[in-house]
This record gives sequence, structure tokens and C-alpha cells, in this order.
Amino acid sequence: MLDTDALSQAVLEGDRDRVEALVSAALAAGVGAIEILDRGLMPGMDVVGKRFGTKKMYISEVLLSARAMHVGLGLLKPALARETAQAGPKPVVVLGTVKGDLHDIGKNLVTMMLEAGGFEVVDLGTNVSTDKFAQAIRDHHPAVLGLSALLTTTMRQMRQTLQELRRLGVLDGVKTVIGGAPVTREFALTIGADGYASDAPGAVAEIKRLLGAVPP
Ligand code: B1M
Repeated sequence: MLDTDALSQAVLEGDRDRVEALVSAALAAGVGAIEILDRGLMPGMDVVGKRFGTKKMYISEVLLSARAMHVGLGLLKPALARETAQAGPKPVVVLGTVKGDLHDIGKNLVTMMLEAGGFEVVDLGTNVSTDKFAQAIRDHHPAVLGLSALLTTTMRQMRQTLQELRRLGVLDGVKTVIGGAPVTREFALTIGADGYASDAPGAVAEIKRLLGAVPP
């Protein structure tokens, strides 16, 4: 059984132990990982975002919530993979949060959903420089490059990153997808990205569409 309110509240309070206990209990009771994510963890983080935005929460408190969220996501990872497992060769996605940006919860979720959706993900972490993206593309020959940004300032960095990678000639044959709370499809078009998604399941669908795995 899933106590959605208690789980959201535990994320809000940054109570890692309670998040661990509630997610473990829900999984043990057979509740699906996606349901736990959508109805328990994410609503808690939504409230965190609203309170942070209206200065009703300090950064230190937000960090505690972020860590509690990480604990929950870690517990869900194997179940998510099982729920959406598929066989066959795995296309590679190189993914990272752009330079200047330290937000990684959403990107980690995208990584998890992509892995669960049958992709191999090279997750470069946060604050990723253009050079690091370029090197990863040369090393791993991905089908897709994914960029994440949560700040309006680092959205601009997405444009610079893509421009520089094109100048270096490493994006030939690589599809590009961007996302993150302030990013829109219109913005993606203006910076010449091939795709955009507003959430993690959307990122999986968009990448499959770009690779021709599903009709547009
Ligand atoms: Co930050 N922060 N933060 N923060 N933070 C926001 C983004 C903000 C909107 C809060 C607010 O004011 N309401 C605001 C940005 C304002 C703006 O630019 N317009 C903000 C700010 C201002 C800042 C600082 C500047 C604060 C300061 O220092 N004064 C600072 C910047 C640090 C930096 O990056 N250089 C900062 C710091 C932090 C913490 C470190 C405290 C912490 C991050 C911890 C961590 O990530 N490890 C933090 C947090 C937690 C948030 C909020 C509260 C929550 C973000 C989050 O994790 N959401 C956030 C408010 C909010 O978003 N409501 C906020 C949950 C997550 C699952 O959603 O990340 O949107 P999200 O990811 C989604 C989609 O966006 C999408 O899919 C994900 C899953 O569904 N997606 C993709 C993401 N990447 C994708 C890539 C894709 C496709 C989809 O394709 C490749």
C-alpha cells in the first residue's frame, strides 16, 4: 500500500529514513515504481519548488529534500528497470546538466527512465563543460546527446554548448534533445536542438521518436 501524503510529506521534510521506509514498504506491497514516483515523491518535490520559489524554504532545507528524493529514486531504480525492461542492442545516450548548473534530480530521473526504456546512458553529471561533452561523444559514439538545465541563465549555456559542439564537428549523426523546467519546445527549435521533452517519460518517447523507433 502507498501512503502518498506521508511520502510527499517526508520528501518535503527531507526525512530520508522515512522516505526509505515508505518506499520500501510500498514496493514490498507490490505498488508499481511509476505510481510511487508520480503520486508520492514528485508531488513532495513540487511543494518544495513552490516554497523555495516563494522564499518559504531555505536552500539547506531544499538540499535535505533533494537528498531524500535521491534515496527514494535509488530504491525505485531496479523496479523501474523491471517494469519497462526490453531486450536487444542498446542505443547510447550521452547526458548531462550544462555548465553552471548543479541541479541533477530531474536529469537523474531522465537517466533512470532511459535505462529502464532500453538505452545505455553515459551520465556526465552536473556543471558539464563543452569539452567534457565533446570528449564523451568521441569516446562513446552516442545516438543521442541530452542536455538538461534548470536555470534561465544556464538555458543560454545550452545554446553555446550546441554551437561549440557543432563547430568542433562532433555532432554529425548525433540527435540532440534538451529539457529542464524552464526549457520549451520553442526554445529547442531556436537553438537548433532536434528534440525536447518536458519530463522523463517524455524524454524516452522523444528519443525513441527521433531514432525512428516509434512513428511521429
Ligand atoms: Co534550485 N532553482 N537553485 N536548487 N531548485 C530552481 C530551479 C528554481 C525554479 C527555484 C525557484 O526559484 N522557484 C530557481 C530557478 C529560477 C530560474 O532560473 N528561473 C532555482 C534557483 C534560483 C537556484 C539557485 C540560483 C539558488 C541560489 O543559490 N540562490 C541555485 C543555483 C545553483 C546552480 O545550479 N548553480 C539553486 C540551487 C539548488 C539546490 C542545490 C539547493 C537544489 C538542487 C539539488 C540537486 O539537484 N541535487 C535546488 C532545487 C532542488 C531546486 C527545485 C526546488 C527543485 C528542482 C527539482 O529537482 N525538481 C527547483 C524548483 C522547481 O523546479 N520547482 C529549483 C524535481 C525534478 C524531478 O524536476 O528538475 O524539473 P526537474 O526535472 C524534470 C523536467 O524538467 C525534465 O524531466 C525531469 C523529470 O520529470 N527534464 C528533462 C530535466 N532535464 C531534462 C532533460 C531532458 C528532458 C527532460 O532531455 C535531455
